[in-house]
Amino acid sequence: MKKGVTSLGRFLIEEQRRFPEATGDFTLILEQIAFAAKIISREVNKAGLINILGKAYSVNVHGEEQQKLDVYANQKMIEALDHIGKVCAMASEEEDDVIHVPDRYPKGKYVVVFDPLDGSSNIDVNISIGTIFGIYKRVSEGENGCEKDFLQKGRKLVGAGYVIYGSSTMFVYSTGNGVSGFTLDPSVGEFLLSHPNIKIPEKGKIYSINEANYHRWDEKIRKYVEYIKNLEERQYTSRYIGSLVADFHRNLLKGGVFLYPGDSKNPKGKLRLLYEANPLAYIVEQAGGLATDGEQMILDIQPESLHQKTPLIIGSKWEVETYLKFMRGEA
Ligand code: AHM
Ligand code: MG
Repeated sequence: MKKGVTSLGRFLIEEQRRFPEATGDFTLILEQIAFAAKIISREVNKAGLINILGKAYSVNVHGEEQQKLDVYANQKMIEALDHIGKVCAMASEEEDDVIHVPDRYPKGKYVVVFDPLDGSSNIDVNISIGTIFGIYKRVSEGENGCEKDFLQKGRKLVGAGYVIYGSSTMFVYSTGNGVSGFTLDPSVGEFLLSHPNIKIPEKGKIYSINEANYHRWDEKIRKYVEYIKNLEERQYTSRYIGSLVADFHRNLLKGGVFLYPGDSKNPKGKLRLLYEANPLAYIVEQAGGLATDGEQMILDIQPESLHQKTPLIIGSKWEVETYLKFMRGEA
């Protein structure tokens, strides 16, 4: 019998049933993130109207003036997760320190990291932006969670994903059993399964890098990019939005490589290990791709601080392996 549409809620319940020992804690966390994503999506979609409709439009239902969208998204993520009793602490690109669950709420065994609105410089020009998240089990003693819980290698992630606010809003996640993508149907307010079992092509045709930094790159990086451009067997095309989730999502579906390497100005690049690199590295590996900083796999990096940056080379297996060969001087 042909199955009808599968909502994210149904998909999560069916996934949970496959693990008899599952408590549903995890499912609830993902549902809450999807809930926050819908609210953020609604605000993102009306961002352009605020200028023409004026202040009245920028006052929310409580009569408060609208905040910047990234601050708003940060708050919505925290509010979606702080009261459910499944999370003990959070860490966000928008906050300097660990965010603790208020004392009035019960604490759970998970911690969540997120970049609530990545690529936010693109909001004003109506370009796709995203939310990135990762979930770990608490490893510290006690129930409140602390920095130690966030300084776990990406390999320890128990789930990760992202939301892209693009021509449609999509929710893409993995809990270690492949990658699934859902598209928001705004008419019913539900994410519906649209991209089951996403696999990144083993080789692609797209490379994505901010080439304005060319003169700051190491010679090896320049050589790699020149090599990719001049490959005879396959003609590459360059695509760079400057919005990580959007650049990553396109390359995940079509195949290719995204690079934000270190350079002479920013030796560790620009992207954050905890909030950006690790969750996307987890997704790409689940989809059959790879992610490296040029020396080791992103997921094997031992984090030392909450906001540390890392070079990020992520995408199809062939392109990332070839990059590593260039870095090792083997190509
Ligand atoms: P943000 O976290 O301040 O939004 O910055 C991160 C963004 C990424 O989405 C994107 O990949 C990168 O910055 C683009 O940087 P650049 O403009 O240097 O190419
Ligand atoms: Mg960011």
